[in-house]
Amino acid sequence: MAHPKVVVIGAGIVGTSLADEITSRGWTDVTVLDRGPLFATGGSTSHAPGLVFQTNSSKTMTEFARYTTEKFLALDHPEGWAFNPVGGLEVATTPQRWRDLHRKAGWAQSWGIEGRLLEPAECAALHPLVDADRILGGFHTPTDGLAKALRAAAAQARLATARGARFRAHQEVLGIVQRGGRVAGVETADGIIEADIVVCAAGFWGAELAKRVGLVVPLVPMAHQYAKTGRIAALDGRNSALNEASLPILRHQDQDLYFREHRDRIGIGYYGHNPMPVDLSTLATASTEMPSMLAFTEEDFAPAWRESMELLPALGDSKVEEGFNGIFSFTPDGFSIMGEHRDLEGFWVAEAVWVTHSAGVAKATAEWIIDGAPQTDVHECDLYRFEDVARSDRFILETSSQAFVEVYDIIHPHQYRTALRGLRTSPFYPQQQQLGAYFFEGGGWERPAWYEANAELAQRLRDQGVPFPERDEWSGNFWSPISIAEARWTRERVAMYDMTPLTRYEIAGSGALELLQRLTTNNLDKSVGSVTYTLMLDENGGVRSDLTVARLAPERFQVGANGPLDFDWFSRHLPDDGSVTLRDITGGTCCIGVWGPAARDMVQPLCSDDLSHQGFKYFRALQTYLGAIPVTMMRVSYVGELGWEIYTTAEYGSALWDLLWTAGHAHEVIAAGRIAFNSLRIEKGYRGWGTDMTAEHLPAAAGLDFAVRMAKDDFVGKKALEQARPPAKILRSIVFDSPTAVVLGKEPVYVDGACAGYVTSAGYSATIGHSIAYAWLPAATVPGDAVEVEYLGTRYTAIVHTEPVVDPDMSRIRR
Ligand code: FAD
Ligand code: THG
Repeated sequence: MAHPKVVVIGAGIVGTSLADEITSRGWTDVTVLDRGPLFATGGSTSHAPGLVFQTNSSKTMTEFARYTTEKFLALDHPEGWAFNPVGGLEVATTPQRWRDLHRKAGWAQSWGIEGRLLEPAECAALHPLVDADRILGGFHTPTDGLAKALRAAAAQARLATARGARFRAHQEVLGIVQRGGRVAGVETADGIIEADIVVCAAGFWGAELAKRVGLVVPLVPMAHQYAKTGRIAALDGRNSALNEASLPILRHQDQDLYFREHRDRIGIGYYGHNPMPVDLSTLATASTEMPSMLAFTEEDFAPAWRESMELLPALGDSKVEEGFNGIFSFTPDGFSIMGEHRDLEGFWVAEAVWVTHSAGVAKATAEWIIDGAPQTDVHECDLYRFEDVARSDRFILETSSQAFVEVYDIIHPHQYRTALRGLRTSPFYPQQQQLGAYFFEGGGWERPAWYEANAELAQRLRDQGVPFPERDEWSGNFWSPISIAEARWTRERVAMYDMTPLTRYEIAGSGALELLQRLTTNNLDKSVGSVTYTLMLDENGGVRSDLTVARLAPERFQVGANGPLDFDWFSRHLPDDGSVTLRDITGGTCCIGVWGPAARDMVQPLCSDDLSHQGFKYFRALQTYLGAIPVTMMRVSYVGELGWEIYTTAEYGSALWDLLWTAGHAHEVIAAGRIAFNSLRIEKGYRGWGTDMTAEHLPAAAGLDFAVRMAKDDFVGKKALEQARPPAKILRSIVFDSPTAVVLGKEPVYVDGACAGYVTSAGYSATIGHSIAYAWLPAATVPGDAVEVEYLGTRYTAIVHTEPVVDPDMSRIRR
């Protein structure tokens, strides 16, 4: 059988790597087109200094980087190395950075990158140009190094060519040819080149190109300064023309700087200047020029040079000899952009990719195209991860500019952007503000993290002897002890949670049930009024999402989902015959979770329907009225308490809040925020998709087998589950021994002294008075096992706990 014809747009590091990855999987009819010459095309790759620091807060990006280094190390090029593993050194000149390097060392452990924290003298021994007196310490990773991007591109292209791929220079793609909702080829000045699959790997030009097929690729071409010094006496004779460099690549993030050797010169990269977004229409178009290289703006570099001499005094006898402002892509969240156009089958993008991650992104994209799903979890990079609000030019520009400014900043996991806030608010926003809500941002939504109004309650509980352990400075950021009071009060009395930002869809029509049955693992063919917890899997059996599905009418379902990627997945699987409609009803509706032992006493008087345990059973839905307000109630609780999610349309939202608030007065109801919510769901054993489990995990490994009905007719992922081997790692609940231990997520976990896994999410359990967390651990670990978790260099002991930690017999919920 003939394989599909593939056209790749762009012969930069991404396009060449893609050609190699695709052809190595047997699809050999690949044509790579570039507007420039090969392989110094004039794109970003042409002059990338090629520093590869692998360790990143994202496991996915770190894995992409590791794959890239391993692949490049094995490439052959007549002129020499494509990867030189000189190692990576990041130094700290402030206590905050030194602390952050401990956090980074933790990520390296968690994701399996070798690395060690070093004293200043050890740093200077590794990199003698560094002034040891200027630094507090460093983090060294021996497998980091330099990529020779153009050699890596050429070498991968050669491998692909040997399998049949074609590379064509000076072939600008002028348009994309479509036929019946499918891509059919690309248009160049020489005519049309037919294709079944087109992958846009056009670097910072990609957004413009994708726009022509109605696709928003949220990236901003941004200039970034790179300069080279003259000869440095201290490097004299150190490197040959062949090896070019032998000292570790160096990062001085406190001053937005990075360094590498160019034989006896030092190259300096700088992110400290103001963001310089680039208007593509101003760039050189002649193919003899380097469109991605702009003139060096010396004045912007002045602070960089000063700070470079501070850290590396040996630079003092030299000067900046050459420099340029080079262009590459920035995105709103710093992640790459991968995936297939939803409305133009066969049109793929692999955009905003650093050299560092290039081969990893190419591998995952090739798997995705050929096998239907990548082996690596790519949800952080998915083209469709953005909410509608994040697709506007304004949003893309502002957030990508902030991403540039923050590229080397220390970012707290709960630090949210300050620009463009307040875009999405629930109808209860004024009430929340009045209660002193501190807002986190998520998907454009303002979400209360805690309410200052509960400070009094916290004091009351403190006076009663409830412990409120102190937090260290780092974990105490974007946090309040009030959250402990809110969590505790939810278990003791009753609380109202704003669940509006929880994405929800209406799936309706004669084909709705069949679609849901095919896309999810649990049986949904139940009575009207049923609510079902179910999973969506990909072709590999990996968990794409977990959902609640309420059957509100025979042919109408309300789906509680995890975000835009679920909408995307449903959209792609809608039948062509119009028998199913899919509607995002999130913004048009709102939801209050009323949970706690007093929930029924509080809500029943507002309702003429029977809300008793028998009258309105667990995991059932009811369309009724509270007072005069039409509501849909679901007896579901992510926090694991008696109560309901109460939905209404947006216009009733404010009145619903006030009604419940007034009714709750006698029951001492409080409003409670995300931090309490999160800790309660961890106690109760409920997973958070995207953090605790992703498409990388099979249901069994994630402890979600109970939601899979293998006896059901075929569903996406079923075949893979049938063939699955027992998992090597499983998601476990751990409880810390010390009542004051705190972790935030992604920390390495040690079993018998060796790193054996990592924390996913964590919270302080107000119920048991200890921090608790989920962690991926070897399948052999069992409840009762002792583990250690390293947080910023401190090891805390913890015990693997049976699940759930709170209310294992469900007596709190089912009553
Ligand atoms: P490109 O290399 O730009 O390739 C895209 C190709 O598409 C180009 O060749 C272009 O000619 C072609 N093209 C565009 N439009 C069309 C069209 N319509 N038809 C045909 N062809 C088209 N990354 C690191 O990992 N480490 C670093 O140390 C590093 N330092 C950097 C320093 C500087 C100064 C700069 C500018 C970037 C740096 N980067 C670094 C980033 C890195 O260079 C880029 O992210 C990476 O090279 C992008 O690769 P690409 O293949 O996506 O894009
Ligand atoms: N509410 C609604 N939809 C949602 C969530 C929600 N969709 C996305 C996400 N949250 C899904 N996560 C969960 C996780 C656990 C439960 C509900 C949603 C839950 N599980 C019970 C259990 O595991 O014991 C019940 C399982 C069962 O009976 O099958 O309640 O918060 N609307």
